[in-house]
Amino acid sequence: MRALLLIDIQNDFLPTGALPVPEGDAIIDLANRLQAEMDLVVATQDWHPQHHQSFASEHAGKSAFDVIDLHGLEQVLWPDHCCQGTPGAGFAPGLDLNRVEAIFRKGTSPEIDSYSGFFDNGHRKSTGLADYLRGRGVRQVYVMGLAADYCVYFTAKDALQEGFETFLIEDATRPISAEGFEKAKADLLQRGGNIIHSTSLLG
Ligand code: VGL
Ligand code: ZN
Repeated sequence: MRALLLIDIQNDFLPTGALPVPEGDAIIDLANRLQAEMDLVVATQDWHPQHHQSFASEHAGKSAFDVIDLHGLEQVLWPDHCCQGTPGAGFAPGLDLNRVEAIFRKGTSPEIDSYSGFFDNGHRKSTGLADYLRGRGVRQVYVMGLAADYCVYFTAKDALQEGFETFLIEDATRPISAEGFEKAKADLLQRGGNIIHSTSLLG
């Protein structure tokens, strides 16, 4: 069983959003077409409370993209984004959600960020995604979405650690930093992950 994970394809990560990922909108068509090649489709949704501690606005004197220590973890400070119930947290227009069987929300604890769809950044709390996928008989996990160097990367890394055969679809994602994405891909390869192009699935 192969599952497609649609990671954080949300308005705030599109070029007009609060935390824009360059060309983030360019992956929506692929997200729709790749679903037909999979046995199961699952989405994640970044879903922060209004005063999330990953927001630069919560830290006096700090700016977006500064890095701080947050309860012992290195934390990039972000512009306010994906606040629960706001239009920015909604899925991108044009993204086909009909085949999405479950949506896993993350980043809901105010004191800790959560890039991966499986765990928070401290690996303290599970979202239940790994058990859900195993319960559905999934062995292969295909990861795509936004942003390549953060939530897509950390989700793929945890998928590998959870024992799934893991494929990052590199043309179906876009990074915040191109350099960060190159490092992420090298790390995933080293951990036994696969980096593929959508043409190997779509023919
Ligand atoms: C993300 C930064 C902060 C992502 C989410 O979806 O990649 N990045 N929150
Ligand atoms: Zn976030």
